Amino acid sequence: MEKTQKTNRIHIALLGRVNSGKSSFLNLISGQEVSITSSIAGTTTDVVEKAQELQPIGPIIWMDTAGLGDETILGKQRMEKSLKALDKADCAILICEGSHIEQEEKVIIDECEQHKIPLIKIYNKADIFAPTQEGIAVNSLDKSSRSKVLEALKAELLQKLPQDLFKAPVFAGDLVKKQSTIILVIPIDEQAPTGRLLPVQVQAIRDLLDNNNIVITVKDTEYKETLQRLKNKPDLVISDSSVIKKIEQETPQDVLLTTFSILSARMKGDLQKFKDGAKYIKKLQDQDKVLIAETCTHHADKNDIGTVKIPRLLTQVTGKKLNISYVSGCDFPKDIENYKLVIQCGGCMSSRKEILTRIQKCENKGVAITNYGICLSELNGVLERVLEPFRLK
Ligand SMILES: Nc1nc2c(ncn2[C@@H]2O[C@H](COP(=O)(O)OP(=O)(O)OP(=O)(O)O)[C@@H](O)[C@H]2O)c(=O)[nH]1
Ligand code: SF4
Ligand SMILES: [Mg+2]
Repeated sequence: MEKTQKTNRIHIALLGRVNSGKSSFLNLISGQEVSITSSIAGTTTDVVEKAQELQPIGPIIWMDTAGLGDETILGKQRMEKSLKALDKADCAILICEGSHIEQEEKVIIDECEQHKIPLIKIYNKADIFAPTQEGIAVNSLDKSSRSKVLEALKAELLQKLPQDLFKAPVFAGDLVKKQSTIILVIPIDEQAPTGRLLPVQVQAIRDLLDNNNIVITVKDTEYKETLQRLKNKPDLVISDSSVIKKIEQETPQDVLLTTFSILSARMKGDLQKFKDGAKYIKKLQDQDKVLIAETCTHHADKNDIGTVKIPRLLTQVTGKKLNISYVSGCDFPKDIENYKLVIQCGGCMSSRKEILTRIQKCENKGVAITNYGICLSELNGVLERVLEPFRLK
């Protein structure tokens, strides 16, 4: 079950008014006491995540949330956090008390529509309230009903979840034929974690091996020598973005070249939209607001990509006095229209949905959005080259 990275799982948010039985429902379908339940309104105060393998759908992350309609001082903040779960969610389940659809339920239905997320209605407490026509009627306290409820839920999920979620994610294996030779360039510098590779690098190796390729992993310092030792040219080179300028100069023109960041931008976002967004870099003017958005909070060192490298290169290449600001974690400004360009991090700790939601928010407000890897390649003048392996407009 732990084989799939958490961020590649299908995220399903459980939402509803306080006390409607969200946590009881999660406990029923997971077959475990994952969330605390009680008759006191506002028992769940934060998002609780639970992983489950749900065949034939696949690996799921259930997100139990705090209920809407909590009258306490923190109630409004909790409601905002619960609705924010929709940024990550591929699907939402509305847990209603019987068939009551009132103000709280309408807010959730409305938010799901705005997020373009499919919604499944569960009419809970069916032992107290009369069953309804539409949706699934459940008594979450009846543990013997688990498999019946799961069957009904899976049928709805299969019907409502976007079909592309069921496709196995391809990282790089589709770019070359089987048994091709691929060189991975991984600098081991002060940014590299001690004694291990980054998840994205491990993912690339595994995906290429799955496709019967010959994978050679080298540091940037040994790359040129490796090319000389090979009898035939490699079919593909995947480099770390931080050394792409040097690697691009050392790679023969007829060899396909890309970066780990570009491959993860494809997995985690929309390569075409990020490419279009990168075109805006050349249009930036003095005082334009640029947002650097990271989806996790990590300790930044003196060569940090988001806070140091990108701003420095951006200022050098554009020659403009830009107004650059940062956000990290789940924060994404509500007033995104005030920015001219958003530069999103690789999102290795985020789900694809989370990044797609950010792209959508920018698109709705006409704001250009790109990502770290694509921005760095553009700033280093190699973007066209590293996007060659993908057939983009
Ligand atoms: N009779 C009946 N009681 C239920 C059912 N589902 C939940 N309850 C009860 O309703 C109360 C609230 O359940 P929770 O699962 O904590 O509800 P919640 O929506 O997670 O509540 P908050 O976290 O406070 O928003 C508890 O006393 C449960 O035992 C059900 O299907 N039938
Ligand atoms: S790419 Fe984004 S999510 Fe991954 S470590 Fe960097 S800041 Fe965090
Ligand atoms: Mg709860």
